[in-house]
Amino acid sequence: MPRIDVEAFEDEWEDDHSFVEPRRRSDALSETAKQKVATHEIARVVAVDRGRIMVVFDGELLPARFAGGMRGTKVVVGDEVRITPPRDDNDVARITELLDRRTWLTRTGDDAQDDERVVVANADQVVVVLTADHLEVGARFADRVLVAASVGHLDAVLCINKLDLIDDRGEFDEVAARYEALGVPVRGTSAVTGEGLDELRMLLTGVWSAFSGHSGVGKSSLFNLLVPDADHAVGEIGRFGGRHTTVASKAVPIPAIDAWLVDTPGVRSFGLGTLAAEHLTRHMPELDRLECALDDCVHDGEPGCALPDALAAGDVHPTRLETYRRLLAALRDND
Ligand SMILES: Nc1nc2c(ncn2[C@@H]2O[C@H](COP(=O)(O)OP(=O)(O)OP(=O)(O)O)[C@@H](O)[C@H]2O)c(=O)[nH]1
Ligand SMILES: [Mg+2]
Ligand SMILES: [Zn+2]
Repeated sequence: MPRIDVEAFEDEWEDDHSFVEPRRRSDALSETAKQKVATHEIARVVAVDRGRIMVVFDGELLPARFAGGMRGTKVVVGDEVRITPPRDDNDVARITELLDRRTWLTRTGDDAQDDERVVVANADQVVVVLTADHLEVGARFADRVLVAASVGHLDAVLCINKLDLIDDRGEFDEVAARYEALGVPVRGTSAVTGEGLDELRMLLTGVWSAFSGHSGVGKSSLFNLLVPDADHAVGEIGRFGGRHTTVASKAVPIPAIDAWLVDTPGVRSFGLGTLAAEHLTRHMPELDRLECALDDCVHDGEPGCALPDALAAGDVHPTRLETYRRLLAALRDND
């Protein structure tokens, strides 16, 4: 991971929209960086906001635009691109190539749509944020993101925030056990009391992570606590309050733990409309490992299906099964 000039980075982000004025930055490249740019080395997209692109290159933050032949290309936070240097002080870096994505987190508006958009590229893991006071709603959301993460080759962790709002931790423990059993680490946090932040931070160490969650679950609040001086706007309207405070994704480094964290706008739903129904089971590990009589069993009453026994043994959780059945029905409708 390249070293980051954090001070320059933080200065740049001080005003959220400073990157609309690229002139100031074009002379900011060091001599070594200029040489590297000249050889088309790889930069990484760290913000895209209404068509404006910021990349980090050799530890420096630069505004960038597509080179002539690249019009129509779309990049998202995390994308790796080759760039050419600004031609003069009034110019910005030009993106000449978008490299293949190693991982991708994609979603559609809902399960019936195929308006696929990439939430983040090349992240190592997604941190699904839900809240302790609406655990079942959050768990259903998480189930969908876990499927998308599996499709896009990302790891996933669950962060159950707003622990300060609950007295009884019984339900929290139950949900945590449900996902830990699937190999998904779960951490409980409170952005108000600071509980659990160190434990969450440990999961972020050394990798690129992206938050995903409903609006108002506290992604930006956690982001601000994890990223020194990030100062992201935090919404004052509560859950599903109609206002999405964070409007664009942004990646910021956390040098102390050699990590990058991507804050994303909250979403109302996480659609999986481009997933083929018959591929769903392979993205739900507890169903994927069932040994049924039929190779292409979808665990829907087929003879020799191992699901009933797995359910009785507690190897498949009823809520996860419900998610699966709903998703299967929705995705079949698309065929
Ligand atoms: N009680 C409590 N409130 C919290 C906690 N974390 C965040 N909040 C509050 O929840 C509200 C929404 O927080 P945000 O951080 O803006 O939520 P977000 O997930 O970034 O929302 P979007 O940007 O809309 O996706 C704010 O009023 C926060 O102060 C927490 O741990 N406990
Ligand atoms: Mg936010
Ligand atoms: Zn089966």
